[in-house]
Amino acid sequence: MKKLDIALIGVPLDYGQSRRGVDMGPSAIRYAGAIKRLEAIGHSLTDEGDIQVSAIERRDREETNLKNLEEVVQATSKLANKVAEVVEKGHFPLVLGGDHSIAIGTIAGLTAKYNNLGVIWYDAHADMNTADTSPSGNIHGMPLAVTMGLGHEKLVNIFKDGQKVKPENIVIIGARSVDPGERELIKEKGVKVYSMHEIDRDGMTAVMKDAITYLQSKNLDGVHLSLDLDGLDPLYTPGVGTPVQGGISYRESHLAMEMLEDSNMITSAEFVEVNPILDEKNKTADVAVGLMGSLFGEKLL
Ligand code: EXY
Ligand code: MN
Ligand code: MN
Ligand code: MN
Repeated sequence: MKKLDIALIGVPLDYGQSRRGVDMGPSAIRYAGAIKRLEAIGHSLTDEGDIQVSAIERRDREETNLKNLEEVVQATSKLANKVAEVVEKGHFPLVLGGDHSIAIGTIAGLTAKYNNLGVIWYDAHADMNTADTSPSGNIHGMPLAVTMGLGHEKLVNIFKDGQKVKPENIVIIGARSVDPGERELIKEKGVKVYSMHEIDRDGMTAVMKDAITYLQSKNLDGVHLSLDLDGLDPLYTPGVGTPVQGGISYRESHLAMEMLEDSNMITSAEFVEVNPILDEKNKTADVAVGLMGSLFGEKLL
């Protein structure tokens, strides 16, 4: 991997779900040594600090089943501007969550600059619910739908019109907890999904080769990796808000990152859902930083 100018952006947001603590994800990942790890590989790091997340005000709120909608809109709009600014400067945006609703801001910022963006969604979940299909009203279960222009207009409007992610430019890797409404949307939109079934049956090497070849056929000008630490099995990443048994292993995840690094296709990344309160020491943040090492060119030999 060529040496990059990486810009670290923290997003201490936990309003997209109901378990406190994931707002401390950015500090946990910094504390796990993200900057030193990537500098040791030869990249240059600029820490852009954290996006200001406003406190929840008990004001009259539009009647929706989307929890903390206003606060999520505010934080993700600020993030979108910051990401677009970083890309403008020719830096590589590395965004630290915070719950997965932050991806609405990250990807809105990216599509302001990239005309045909690909997205790799590494996750136990599809995160493709809308207000009508969500079982929880948690916006961290909706970001991938929003990036395709589906969902509450206040969320969808964070994307400049027309700059949506095309469904055929998305691959989901690691899915094993997908709601009925999401299943319908996946079929209807033709989103490519490599569930744990495909990973078990074919192996991570074949899945990643297929996913990379699939995206390379789409004439993309950038590919974003949105890595939810709950994509790994909770044995390796217990510090997440919605753990699901039977996930991707530690080594399969490093192999996936090493193959993405080899492909030279990744132009931005975010690591989300690290919740230090639910963690065993700082294990989940440590795994996140290790995966960053493999994604950015750390070699075993
Ligand atoms: N599908 C469930 C919901 O929409 O509430 C659970 C979503 C979990 C989302 C985490 C971030 O990946
Ligand atoms: Mn520079
Ligand atoms: Mn997620
Ligand atoms: Mn998830």
